[in-house]
Amino acid sequence: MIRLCDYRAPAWRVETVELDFDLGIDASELRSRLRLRRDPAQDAPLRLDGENLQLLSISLDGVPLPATAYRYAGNVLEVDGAHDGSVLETRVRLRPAANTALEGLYLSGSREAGFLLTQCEAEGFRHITFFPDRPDVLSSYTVTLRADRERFPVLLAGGNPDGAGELEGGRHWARFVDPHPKPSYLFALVAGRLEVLERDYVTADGRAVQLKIWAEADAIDRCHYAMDALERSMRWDEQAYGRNYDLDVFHVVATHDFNMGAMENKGLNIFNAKCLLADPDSTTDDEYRHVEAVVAHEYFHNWSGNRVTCRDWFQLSLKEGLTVFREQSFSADMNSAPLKRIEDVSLLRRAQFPEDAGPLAHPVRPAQYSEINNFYTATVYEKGSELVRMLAGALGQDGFRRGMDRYFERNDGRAATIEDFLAALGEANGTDLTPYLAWYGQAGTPRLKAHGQYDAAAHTYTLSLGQRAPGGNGAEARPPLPIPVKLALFTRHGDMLPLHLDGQTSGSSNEMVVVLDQAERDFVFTNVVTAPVPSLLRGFSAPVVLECDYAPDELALLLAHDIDGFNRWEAGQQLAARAYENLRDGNASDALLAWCDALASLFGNATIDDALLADLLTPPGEVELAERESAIDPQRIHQLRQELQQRLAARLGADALRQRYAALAAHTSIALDAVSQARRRLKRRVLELLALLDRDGAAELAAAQFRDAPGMTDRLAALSVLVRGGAPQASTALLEYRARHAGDALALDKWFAVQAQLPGEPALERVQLLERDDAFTLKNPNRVQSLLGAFVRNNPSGFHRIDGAGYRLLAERLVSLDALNPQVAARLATAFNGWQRLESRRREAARTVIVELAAHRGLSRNLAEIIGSVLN
Ligand code: B3K
Ligand code: ZN
Repeated sequence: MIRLCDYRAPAWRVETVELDFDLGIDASELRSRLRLRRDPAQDAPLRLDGENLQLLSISLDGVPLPATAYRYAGNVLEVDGAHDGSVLETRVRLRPAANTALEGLYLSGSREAGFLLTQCEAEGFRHITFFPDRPDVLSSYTVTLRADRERFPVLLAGGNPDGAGELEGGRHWARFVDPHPKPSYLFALVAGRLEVLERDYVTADGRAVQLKIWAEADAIDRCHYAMDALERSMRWDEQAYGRNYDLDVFHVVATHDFNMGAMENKGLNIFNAKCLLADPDSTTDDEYRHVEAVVAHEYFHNWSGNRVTCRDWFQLSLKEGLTVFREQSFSADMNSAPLKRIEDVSLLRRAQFPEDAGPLAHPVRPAQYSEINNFYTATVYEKGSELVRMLAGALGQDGFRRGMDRYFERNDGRAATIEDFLAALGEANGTDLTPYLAWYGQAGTPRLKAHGQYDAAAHTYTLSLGQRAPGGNGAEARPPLPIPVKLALFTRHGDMLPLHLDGQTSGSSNEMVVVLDQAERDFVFTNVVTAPVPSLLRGFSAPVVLECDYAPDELALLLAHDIDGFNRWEAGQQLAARAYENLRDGNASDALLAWCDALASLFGNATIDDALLADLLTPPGEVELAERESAIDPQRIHQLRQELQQRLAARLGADALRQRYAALAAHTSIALDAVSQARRRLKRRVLELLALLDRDGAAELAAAQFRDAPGMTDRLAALSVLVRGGAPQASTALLEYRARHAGDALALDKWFAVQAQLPGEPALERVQLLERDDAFTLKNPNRVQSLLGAFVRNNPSGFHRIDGAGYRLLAERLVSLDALNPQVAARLATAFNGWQRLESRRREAARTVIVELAAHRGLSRNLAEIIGSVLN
C-alpha cells in the first residue's frame, strides 16, 4: 500500500534526460543518459524504478560499473557511488511486439503494418528505462529516434523538432528537444507508417504552431472533425483562461490499441481512435460530441496537468477534476449548456454515485492505493470536476478567472497539490476556501435534506436544510461540508418570486445561492406573498442526493415551468422515480399520472427544444433506479422500467407518436448543427416509445430507417430498436451492418455493443456466440469493452442472471484478460461493485464467484486490488 501520509520529496532528481532509441518491432534498444541532482538534505542511495527491463550495460560518470556496484531486483535499480551532478548511463532492450499490457513501448496493429508507440501515465516510463518514475521529478528531455526508413518513415517524440537525417543501411533519425521540463509520465514517442493532416495555427500571443494529426492511411480522412475541434479548443483556452500553446508543433496520433480514451503527453497527444476519428457514416452524434470533448480535454491538460502537474498521484484530481471541469465548460459553450449539464449529471449518477456507495468508494483525493491505475475513476474525474464547479460558483466568473490566473502563474513548472490550488483561488479573491478541502478527503455522496414551511400570516417561507454524511466508517465524526444550494421560489402559477433572505440587506433577485456549512440551518425568506414551490440545487449546484418531500403536483409544476433547464429535467426525473415506485409498490398512482400528464402536455408544446424533450421523455436508467433499492433485482427493475415507459407511451398515444416520428423523419440530413442533432435524438426516443405500444409497426419504421439512414446516428438507433425489440427484421439488419462496416473497427464495436445490450436472459448466449466471431479478440481493449464491457456494465438485466451465469462468464474472462492486460481486466472487474446489495440469490451467486476469483493464483496487482476491495 502506498500512503499519502508517507509522501517525501525525492532524494534524487534528474535535471536532463537524453534518450537514444534504436527502434524495432521485436526488439528496441534504448540508451539513456541522466544528469542527477541530489537533495543535500537527504542521505538516501540512488534508487531508480525499472520494470521488466533487460539491462545491457550501465556506467556512472563515464565509467562502466562492475556488478558489485549496482543491484537490480524487485523493480528497483540501486546504484552505488553517485553524487550530485553525476551522469548515469544505461542501455536496455525492450520487446514491443510482446507487450500486450499496452503500457510502456508497444506495437499497435499488425507486425507488418502496425506502428510503435508509448503509454507512460501513470507508471509506464519505468517499463521503458530506469528512472525516478514519479510526477514530482521534472526534467528536460532530448530524444533521438533511429529506425529503418521504409518500415518507420514517421518518427515522433514530444517537444520541438531538432534535426533529422539519413543513416547508413536505409535507416534514418530524428531528434526532439522539449524546452519545458516535465515528469516522465508525459514522455511519448510514435514510429511507423502514418499519414498526416496539417493546419497552421497562430496563438493569441503570436506563436506560429503546426497542428499535425496522424493516423493510418485508411483513417486520415476521418480526422478533419478532430482538427476543427482542436482549433476551437485552443481558441477557447486563450479566451476563457488566457492560456496559449507553448511549442512550435502539436502532434496528435490515433491508435486502435489503447487502454483508455487518450493521453496528454507533452506535444504528442495519443488518442484511442474512438475518441478522435469521426465521419457521418460511422460516427453517431453523441460520439461526435465525445470526440470534441476529449480533444479539448487533452489539449487543456497542456496547462492543467503539464505546465502545472501533480506532486504525487494522490493529487490526480488536481489535473483530472480540473480538466474535466474545463472540458465540460467548453462543451457547454460549444453546444447546449443545459443539455450538457444533464448529460454530465446523468453520468455522475450512473457511474460515480454507485462507485461512491459501494466497497470501491474512495475520496476524490484517496489516502492510499496499491495500484494507481485503479484510481482513474469516476470519483477522481467526475466528482473532482463537481468540486471545482462548486469552487468556481463560490468565486463567481471573474473571481474564478482571477484565481485560476494566480494558480497557473504561481505553480507554472511545478508539481502541485490540492492545497496549492485552493490557496491560489482563495488568495486571489481574499477568501478562505479551506473548508472545501473536506470535500476532497471523504468518500460517499452526502444527503441534503430540505423542508419548507410557509407562514401565510407573516409572509415568510422557512427553508430548513440539513446535511447527513454518507454511512460507513467514521461517518459520524465527519465535519459538515460547505454545500452551495442554488435556489428559486415559484408561485403555483409557475412564476418566480423575488427573494429576500431575512437579515440580508442587499437587493433581491429571483435566484440565489445559500451555503449550508453546518449540520442544519434554517433560511428564512420574507415578503413571500404566496405558498411557494422551491426549485433547489439548481444546475446541480452540489454533488449530493437531495431529499425533499415534494408532492407530485409540485414536481409537475417545476417540470412544466422551471426555466433552469437542468432543474426542469431533474423535476421530471424525480417524478419518474416516484412513478416507478407507484408501479413497484402497486399503491397509489398519483406520481405516475402526474408524470404522464406533464409530459403529454410538453409533447404537444411546439416551443420546447427537441433534444431536451427527448431527455425529458427518458426516465432514470436501470442503474440509477437500482440505487434507490436495498435488495436489487435487476431483471425486475428492467421490467418495471419498461412498464413505466409503456404507460407514458400509452398516455402520449400511438397516433401522436407516429405523427411525431413522421414529422421528424421528414428531415433527412447528416448535418451536425444543434437542430438536426436534436431531431435525430427525439426521433429515436419517439421510435423507442412507439415500439412499446406497436411492436410490429415500430419495427417496420425501424427497418425502413435502417435501410435509408443517411448516417450512423439514424442507422444505429434503428438497429438498436430492432435488436432490443426482438424484431424479425433484426437478424437481416445485423448481417447488413456487419457486411457494410466490415473494415471499420469502430463501427464493428457498435455492432457488438448493440447485441451485448439485448435485455434479459438471452443476452448471455448472444455474448458467448459473439465471442466466437472472427472479429472478437481479448487483445483489443475497445473490442473487450464493446462486447464484455457493454454486457456487464450497460446491461444489468442480462448480466445479473439469477443462475449466476453472467458472473461466471465475467470471472472466466477476467482471468484470461488479466494475463494479457491487467489494466483492462481491473476496469472490467469493477462491474462486480455493488453485489452486496443484490437480492439474496444473486448475492450468493456473485459472492461464490468473487471469492473463487480472489483465491486465484497469480492475479495482477491491478485485478487483485479491485477484487479484494469488492469483497470487503
Ligand atoms: N491522463 C490520461 C489518463 C491516463 C490513465 C492511466 N491509467 C488521460 C486523461 O485523463 O486525459
Ligand atoms: Zn485527463
